Amino acid sequence: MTSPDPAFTEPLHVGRPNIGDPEEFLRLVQGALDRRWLSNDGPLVRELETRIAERLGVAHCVATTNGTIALEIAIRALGMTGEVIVPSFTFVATPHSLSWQGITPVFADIDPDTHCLDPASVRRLITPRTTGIIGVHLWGRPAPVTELEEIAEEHGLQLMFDAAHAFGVSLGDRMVGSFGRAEVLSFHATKFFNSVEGGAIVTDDADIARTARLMRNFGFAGEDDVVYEGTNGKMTEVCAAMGLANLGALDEVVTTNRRNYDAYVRELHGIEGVSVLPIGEQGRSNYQYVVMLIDEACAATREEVLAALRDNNVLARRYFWPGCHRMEPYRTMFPEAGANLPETERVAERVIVMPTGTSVDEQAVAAIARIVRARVEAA
Ligand code: T4K
Repeated sequence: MTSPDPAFTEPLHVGRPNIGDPEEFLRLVQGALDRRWLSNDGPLVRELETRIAERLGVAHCVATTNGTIALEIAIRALGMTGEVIVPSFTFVATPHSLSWQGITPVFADIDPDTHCLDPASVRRLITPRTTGIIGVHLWGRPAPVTELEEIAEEHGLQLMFDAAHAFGVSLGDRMVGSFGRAEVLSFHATKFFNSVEGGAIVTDDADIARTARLMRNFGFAGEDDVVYEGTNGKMTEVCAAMGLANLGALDEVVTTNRRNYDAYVRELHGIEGVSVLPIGEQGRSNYQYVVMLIDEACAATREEVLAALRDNNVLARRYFWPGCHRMEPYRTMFPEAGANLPETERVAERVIVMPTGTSVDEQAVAAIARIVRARVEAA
């Protein structure tokens, strides 16, 4: 099905950065240059932390170099060791942030309706070595917070959340950010809100925030007083400038994402076996991921639809195929893990994540949907 004339002359990427106010960014960077203060807890980082904490209604925000190092620091600050239960259906940074520090990730299955952890699967995997659970708010849909809190309480486990997809999302009236003992955000360029590279640990727990702050800066409590085994997880002033410049435009980005999401739902409607994962009724969404599902009733396979999109310069992605348990080192460590993960394996075969954000408009969505429809009808 190679098309000689792609529908789009320029590639349409998933994860194209949203750039809020380039002039404000340059102004803030000029200020940092004038001050000659470029990193190490600078004024722009502090301002970004304050504004994020306010926005999420959470007591503490510790900005970091990226979301992965924020996960690593939070995991250490919570004292997780031994085994920690995580979903396999997530970006590989989630389990890597455990195994990178000698902790065994144990993969639990997901609820096929939400793509987030299935609490029953979590319960089955608890052993005497289990010290914690990391829920992932996948695609910005909140993980089953209440059930996971109950399990953690019952078994004396630490609970935190990978909220890399869930900045600006709420569960009822409560913003994601204050669930569990800590939550971790990613502000990577591909996220709907970005600081180029960046992330944060957010928490209401003052001790965790203090420890995370120390760990982020090599463990320095004073000029020459090291009180922890720390790392370098500091955010730079240039990244904080990007974050601040993007924060002002965030509501517009959500509006655009929502418009695109609605357009995908509308334009893909009626194609047999093709649907868009519903946003859910849980509260506010950031509409950052449009997840198209190709199920068994579809005449074309997921790979055929993906190939047709790519032939037309639509660089959609099959996140998070094939599941972390099928990536190294986990597939060698746990060759039988798939047997416990039937829903993960099924969902991973069905998903295509579609381009959205401020570089995509409704006309583009309509053209993308025509490609999908034509490929399915040709099958
Ligand atoms: N937990 C979860 C659940 C996550 O999803 C992530 C990150 C993390 C933790 C870790 O947070 P960070 O440490 O990254 O802050 C991308 C992102 O790099 C990654 O941040 C993100 N999740 C993941 C879902 O997507 P890749 O391997 O897909 O990146 P790549 O290079 O293939 O780029 C993705 C798309 O974005 C491509 O279509 C190209 C486009 N792109 C990318 C960049 C950087 C642009 O158009 N412009 C750009 O500047 O991981």
